[in-house]
Amino acid sequence: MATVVTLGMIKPDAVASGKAGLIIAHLQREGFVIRAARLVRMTRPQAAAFYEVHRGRPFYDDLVAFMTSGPCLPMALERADAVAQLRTAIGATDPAEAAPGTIRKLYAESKGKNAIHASDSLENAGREVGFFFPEGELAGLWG
Ligand code: 3AN
Repeated sequence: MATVVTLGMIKPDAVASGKAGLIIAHLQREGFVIRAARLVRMTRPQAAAFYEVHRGRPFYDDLVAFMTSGPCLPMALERADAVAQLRTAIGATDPAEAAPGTIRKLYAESKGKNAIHASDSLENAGREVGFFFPEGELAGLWG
């Protein structure tokens, strides 16, 4: 499997409750290498643009409000088969349904406040890494 970069983003609930360090340690244990990271409080227009694909869904307004409620910690994460591997590592959207040992099972509160975001396709990974790290090409993020 090719080594690629995907976006993982620790959400405001987990940053606020001091779980960012535990989540980063979990990701590193699973072989992800942090190629870029920043702590950022998104504006409403930024969060609305980031979650544009969900516009019109019933949870969209709550999602944008939550994601702007405090700082997030987006990270460009590299490893073999990174997109699928990160989705497996975070677990199902609803922590009640997440597999044992996954980040959401361990650290998420609810379907909304679910600790971490991960890109769901290679195409979205490129878009989402570029969203937070537009300098990526200069830093050699794309290999
Ligand atoms: P995932 O984050 O697992 O890819 P998506 O892409 O379906 O899940 O949803 C994006 C985000 O929207 C989720 N992380 C979650 O915070 C929120 N969300 C999704 N479905 C619901 C729901 N039914 N109720 C509340 N929030 C939701």
